Amino acid sequence: MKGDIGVIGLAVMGQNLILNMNDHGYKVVAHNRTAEKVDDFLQGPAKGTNIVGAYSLQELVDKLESPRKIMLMVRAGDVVDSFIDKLVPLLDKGDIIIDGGNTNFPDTNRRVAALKEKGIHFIGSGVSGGEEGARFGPSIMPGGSPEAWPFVKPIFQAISAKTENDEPCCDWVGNDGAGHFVKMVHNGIEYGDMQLITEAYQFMKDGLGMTHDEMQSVFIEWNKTELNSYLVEITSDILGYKDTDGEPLVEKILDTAGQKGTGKWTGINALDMGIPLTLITESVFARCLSSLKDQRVEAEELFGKKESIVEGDKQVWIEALRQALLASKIISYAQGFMLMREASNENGWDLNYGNVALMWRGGCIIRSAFLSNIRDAYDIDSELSFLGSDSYFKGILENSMSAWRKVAAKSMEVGIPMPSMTSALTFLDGYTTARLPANLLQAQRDYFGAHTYERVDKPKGEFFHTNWTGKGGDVSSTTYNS
Ligand code: NBP
Repeated sequence: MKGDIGVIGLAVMGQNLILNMNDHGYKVVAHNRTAEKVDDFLQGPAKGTNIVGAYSLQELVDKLESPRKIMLMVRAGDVVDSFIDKLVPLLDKGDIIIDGGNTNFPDTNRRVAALKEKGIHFIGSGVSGGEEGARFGPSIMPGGSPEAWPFVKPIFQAISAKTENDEPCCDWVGNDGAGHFVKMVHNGIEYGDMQLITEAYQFMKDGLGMTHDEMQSVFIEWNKTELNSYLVEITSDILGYKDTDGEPLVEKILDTAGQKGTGKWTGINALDMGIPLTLITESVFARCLSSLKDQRVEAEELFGKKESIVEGDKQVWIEALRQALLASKIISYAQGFMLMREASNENGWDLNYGNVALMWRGGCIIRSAFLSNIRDAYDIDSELSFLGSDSYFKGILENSMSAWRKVAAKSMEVGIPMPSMTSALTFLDGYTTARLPANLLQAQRDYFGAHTYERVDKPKGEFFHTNWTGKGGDVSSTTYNS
């Protein structure tokens, strides 16, 4: 009997996905560049299963049922192109290559188009959930050649995480690089969620002077509220974790954050598309700032250490902080969905936002109860332009506003950096202001560069230039936005 699917790449994700597929009754053929890893796998974790090995790409191709489905779980970038180039001459028309790595979506756009010309279908799929997700149920976000989906769907939906209603956290996202785009936004939101939690931690630790056990209890309590999520849950575990000397391990970890690029790509795409994705982008910058450790140490010496003590009833502040965190999180998701909406319109992907929320409901790092509410919001209005306008989320934003402002103002007053919580509030203030000061900005642009402006008392699309100084001419610059 031939294999149902081939997987190339036997590192942590590949091995665990293969074992997951095997658990669900699929016969998997496993291949890896370094052949010894095939043996190690077959004699180790795959021993006693139906998984078979292939020591060359030809052997892999020969061992698969038609149309062949070959999934790459390798380092993103050139390695994916190199495997595609080697596979194509061995494949038949209608065969399917799937890239399950963390690929930047323009690469997937390019690969779908190039392989289409050769009659090969290509799927670019986001896979989230890390090692445990891959083994027992990840969130899977596939996009690319729609003709390929019916062949891959049963396998992916079987191995994916399931919601509490047993719905698979995997569905077709859209054409081209739509799957990898949605995975990129997922990772951007993950950056935002993590940053928001760290800001709450710093406020509690430095501002309220709380112990790690006290903070752990707070996160345990928060996890019973609308903030219920995987990241809040692991934060409570981390805060309670003691090193061998009995002290909290978290305080022994160097405060410089790493990043592998997906948050940065999300911010770059937002700038390219003109979407004010402020919270996620601030979260990326917060990681950049954290990595300037030596400079920060010098600067603290130069400016003096801040005494960031927050006076007042601790319990009242903790509840205010919870509300500020929840409201900020709503803004982060609202901005992320704005970005996806713009990308969907620009690329003709016809994204189903409710399905995206459902795919993130389980298996992935940002999984949370909150995503069910997002799904409900898009069920009510599939074209919702701002998540905060949905009645459920609007109610939370309004109820949290006073506490959120207090936390933001206090953080500024005592010098606790909370870039994501404060930028979220500033975004909402801007988004809910019908008249912003961009009129003055337009006047400045016209003053120095004759860039023209539109008038409130004239139809939109009619452009004016004023000779502000009496010394300029009447010639204006061409009006366009880039
Ligand atoms: P890695 O990202 O560490 O990739 C390891 C695989 O890439 C091995 O099979 C390795 O083969 C192969 N590879 C490399 Br590296 N360079 C190669 C080359 N020049 N030619 C051929 N093969 C090469 O594995 P991973 O952490 O399992 O992740 C796989 C993909 O899934 C990545 O795109 C990753 O970004 C993505 N992802 C990872 C996670 C996670 O939590 N780790 C989560 C979600 C998505 P070798 O054994 O011969 O060196």
